[in-house]
Amino acid sequence: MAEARLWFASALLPNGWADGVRLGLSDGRIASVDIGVASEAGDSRHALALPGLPNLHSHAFQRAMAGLTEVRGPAGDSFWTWRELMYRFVERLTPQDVEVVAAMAFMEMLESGFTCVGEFHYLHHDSDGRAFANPAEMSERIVAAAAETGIGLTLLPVFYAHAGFGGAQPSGGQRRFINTIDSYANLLETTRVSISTLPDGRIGIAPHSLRAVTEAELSALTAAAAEPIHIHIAEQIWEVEDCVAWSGARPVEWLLDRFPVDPRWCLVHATHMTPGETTRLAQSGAVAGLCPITEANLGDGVFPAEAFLTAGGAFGVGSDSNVRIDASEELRLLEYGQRLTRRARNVLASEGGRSTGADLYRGAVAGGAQALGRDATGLVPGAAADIVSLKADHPDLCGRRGDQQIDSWVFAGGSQMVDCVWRFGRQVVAQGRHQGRDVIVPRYRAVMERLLR
Ligand code: NGQ
Ligand code: ZN
Repeated sequence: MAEARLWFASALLPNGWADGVRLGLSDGRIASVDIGVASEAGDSRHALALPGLPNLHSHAFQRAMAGLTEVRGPAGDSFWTWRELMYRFVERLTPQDVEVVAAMAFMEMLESGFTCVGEFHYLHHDSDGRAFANPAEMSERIVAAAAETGIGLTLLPVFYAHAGFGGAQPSGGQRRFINTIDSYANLLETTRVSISTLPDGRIGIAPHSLRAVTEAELSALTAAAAEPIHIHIAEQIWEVEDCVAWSGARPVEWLLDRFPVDPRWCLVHATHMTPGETTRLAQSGAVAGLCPITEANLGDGVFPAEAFLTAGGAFGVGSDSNVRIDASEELRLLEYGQRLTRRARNVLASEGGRSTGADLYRGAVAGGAQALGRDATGLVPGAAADIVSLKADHPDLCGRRGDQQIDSWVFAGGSQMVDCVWRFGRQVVAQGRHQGRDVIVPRYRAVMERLLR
C-alpha cells in the first residue's frame, strides 16, 4: 500500500502543539512522527494538522429530507410529527437511492472534518416490509457509499421490533425496520462479511431504543457483545413519561439498574436525566452520543453537559438527522446550548485557563473513537492516519497560536477552514473539496429530482 510523507507547520499531538511535524504513513496508519523538523523534498506540505473528528451517530438517508420538515403543522409541530414525515419519506427509498444519498452525506462529513462515522442503520427491508433476497442488501449499500467516499465506517445494524415500551406491536410506518432476534443474527453475520471488504471497517450492535426492544431482547443482543453497543435514550420528555408510566423508572435509570452499562456502550442523546442519572452515567464509562444540531432541530432539549463533564463523563458528537453536516458546528452548538441556558461563557472548558473549543475537540475525538470501536487515535505512531488540515491563509487563523486555532475553527471560521482530509492514509479532500464531488453531487441531484417530483 502507498507510503506517504506529510509535513505540517504545526500539529496537535497528544502532548500538545508542535511545530515542524512530519508524519510518515504506511498501510493506512501513522508509522512515524518527527517533531521540530524542516520539510524536505518529497514531503507533501501543509499548514496545520488535527486528528480527524469521529461522527458517532448518523442516519445517512435523512440527509435527503433536510429542509423539507420546517413547515408548521395545523396543531403545531414536534419530534413526533417530524417522525411521521420521516416515515413517509422512508417508504419511497430504493436501495440505490440509499447508496446515492449516503455517499452524499459521507462526502459532506469528510469535507467538514469528520473522518469516521457510526451509521445507525435501520432501513433494512423493501417498501412492503418484506426482507430483500439478500437480507444485508441495504447494509451493503451503506458499505458501498463508505468505500466510494473513503469515510471510516462503523456500521451499526439496528434491531427494531416494537412501537413502544413493553413490546407494543410495530406500526405500519415501521415495517421496513423490523427484525426478530434470529433474523437480526443473520443480518449481522452477512453484514460482517461485507464490512470486512472495507479498509478498517467496524461493526456494532444497535438496539434502536427502549421503545423498540424488550428487556429480554436487549439481554439477548448485548449479553455477549464484544462490539460497541449504541442505543437512543431519553431524547424526548414524552418518552421519559411513557417509560415512567410503564416501569416506574426513567429511561437512563431503568437501563443502568438492569444492564451492565460500561465503556462498550454509547447512549445517544440521553438528554433528559436527573442529576443522579447524570452522575451514574458518567461513572459507567459509557459514551454520551450528543447530536446538538439535530437535538436543536427536533426540539429535544439541552443535555446536562456541565454536570456530566464535571463528573468525568465521556462524550462524542454525531450528525444524526444530517439536516446540516458540520463537525465544528456540532461542537459550537454543544457549548452555545449551555451558554444560553446557564447564562455564562466557556462553560464546557475543563478548568480555568483552558480553551473551550480545544477541550471539546479533544474530548469528542477520544469519546467518538471509543464509541466507534477504534482504539489508537490522535497523531501517534500506530493510529489510523485520520487527519484534517486547516487552511493557513484563512483570515480566522491570522496570528492564532496553539489552541486558539481550534477555538477559531469552532467558534469563528467553521467548515470553510477545512483544507485537506486523509482517512486511513487516503487523501479524500483537497482545498475543501472531496475528490468524488463531481460524480456524487449530480447523481444525488438526479435521485432527489425523482423522489420529490
Ligand atoms: C431515528 N431519530 O431513528 O431516526 C430517530 C427518530 C425514533 C432521532 N431520534 C425515530 N433523532 O426515535 O423513534
Ligand atoms: Zn438517531
